Amino acid sequence: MLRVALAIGVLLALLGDPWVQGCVAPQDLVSEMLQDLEDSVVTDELPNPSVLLALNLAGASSSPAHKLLLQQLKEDAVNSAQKDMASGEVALYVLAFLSSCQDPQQVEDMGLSVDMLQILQQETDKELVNMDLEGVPKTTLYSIGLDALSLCLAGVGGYEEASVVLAKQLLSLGSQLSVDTRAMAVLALVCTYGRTDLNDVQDLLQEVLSVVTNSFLDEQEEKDGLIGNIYSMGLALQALESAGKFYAPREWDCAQAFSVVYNHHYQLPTAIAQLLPALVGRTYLEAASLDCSSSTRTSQRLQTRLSPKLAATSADPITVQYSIINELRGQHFSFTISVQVPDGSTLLKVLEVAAEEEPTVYSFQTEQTSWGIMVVSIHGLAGNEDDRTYWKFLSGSDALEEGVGLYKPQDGEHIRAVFSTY
Ligand code: B12
Repeated sequence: MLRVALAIGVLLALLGDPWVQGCVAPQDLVSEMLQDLEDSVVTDELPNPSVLLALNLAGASSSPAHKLLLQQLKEDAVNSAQKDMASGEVALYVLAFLSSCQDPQQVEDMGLSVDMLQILQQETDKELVNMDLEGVPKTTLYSIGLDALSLCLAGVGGYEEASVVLAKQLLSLGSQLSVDTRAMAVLALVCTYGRTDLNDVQDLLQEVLSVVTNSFLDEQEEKDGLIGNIYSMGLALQALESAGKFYAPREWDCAQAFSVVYNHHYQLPTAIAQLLPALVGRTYLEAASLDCSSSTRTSQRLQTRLSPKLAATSADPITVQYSIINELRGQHFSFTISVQVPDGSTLLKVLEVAAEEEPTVYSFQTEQTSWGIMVVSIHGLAGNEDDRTYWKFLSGSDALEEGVGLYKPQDGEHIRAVFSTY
C-alpha cells in the first residue's frame, strides 16, 4: 500500500508543473471533484443547491446523483421556501433551478407548486428595508449579493436597487468585508452592469468593480496567489474570471492563483462546489445560459486515490485548552478546561470531551449546515440571527478558518469560543 502511495506521490510531483500552466484545471482534478460532489448527494441529508449549480456549470448533468438532487431540491422548495427560507437560500435555489433549465417561477413537486422568484423578491425587499432602517441587512451582505445575482440572472426586477446598496457598502466598508462577501458582490454587480440602462448606476458599478477587483489582485500579489483564505478562493477566482474588463489593462496572473488551490485538498462539498466552476472556466454568471440538452462530462474519475488509512489518526493523546467566553449578553461568563483527545481529533471531539467531563458548563448544541456542523449554542447561550450573534472560534487571537467538524487542534493549543456579533 505504501509503495502505491509513493508511486502516486512521484506521479503527482511529475505532473505538478504542467498543472499550473493554464487557467483551466487538469481533467483528473475536475473529475475527482465531480465525483466528490456526486458522492455527497445522499438520500437522508439536506439537499445542497450549490452542489447542483456546480454540477451543471461543470457540464455534469446526466448522472443519477444530479437527478436525485434536483428532485430533492424541488421537494424542499415546495415544502419550505415560503415559510422557512431566508433570502440567500432562496437565491441559491433559484440559481440551482436556472442552471438546470427549470423555471424557478413554477417549481413543482407532489402536486404542489411554488414561485421561487416571487419569494426571492419578497425576501430581498425585507433585506433592503432592514438595511434602510437599521443600516444592516436582515441576514448578511453576502446574501444580498446572492439575491441581486439571482434576480439579475432571472431577469426580474429588484436587482438594480440591491446592487446599488451593495455597491455603496463595498465602497464604504472596503476590506472590512470578507473576500467571500466582496466576491459574491462582484458577480452580482457584473450582472447588473450588463443589464441596467441607467447610466449613473453603471458609473457607480464600474467604479466599485474596479476598486474591488484591483484589491483582489493586490492581495494575490502580496500573498503569493492567496486571496482571503483557501475557502474564499473559489468565489474570488469566479469574480476575477468574470470581471476582467474592470481591471483591464492590468493582467491577472491566474496561474499563480490556481496554484494555491491545486496545493490544497478540498473535502467539503460546498467548498468544492464554489471552486469547481472557476476551475472549468465558468462562473455563476452563466447559471441561466447553459445548454441543458448536452452533458459534456467526458473523463473518468481518478481511479487511484490516496488511501484514507494513510491519514488515519494516531492514538497518542494531546492536550487542548478550551475556553468559553461571553462578555456580550446577559450574565457574563468565562470558563476554561484542559482536555485530552487523541492526536488528529477534530475540535468537535474537544467540545464533546469537555461536555462529557463538565456537562453543566460545557454542554453545547450544533446544527448541520451546507458547510458542515455549526455550533449554535454553548452553556445554554444560543446565537441569534435577530441580534446578529454567534459563537466565534479562535486559536489564540486568530479566528479559525474552519468549523469544529474540520479543524484539528495541535498539542498545547488554546481554543476560545467567544460569543460575538457579526
Ligand atoms: C455569512 C457567513 C457567516 C455568518 C452566518 C450568519 C448568517 N446568519 O448568515 C457567521 C458570522 C455566523 C459565520 C460564522 C462562521 N463562519 Co462563516 N461564512 C459566512 C459566509 C460569508 C456566507 C455564508 C452564507 O450566508 N451562505 C449563503 C446561505 C444561503 O447558505 P447557507 O448554507 O444557508 O448558509 C449558512 C451556512 O453557511 C452557515 N455558516 C456560515 N459560516 C459557517 C461556518 C461553518 C464552519 C459552518 C459549519 C457553517 C457556517 O451559516 C449560514 C446561514 O445560516 C461564508 C462564505 C462562503 N464562501 O460561503 C463564510 C464561511 C462559510 N464561514 C467560515 C467560517 C470559518 C466561519 C466560522 C468557523 C468562523 C469562526 N472563526 O468562528 C464561524 C462558525 C463558527 C461556529 N459557531 O460553528 C468559512 C468556512 C470554511 C470551512 N472550511 O468550513 C467560510 C467559507 C468563510 C471563509 N472563506 O473562511 N459565517
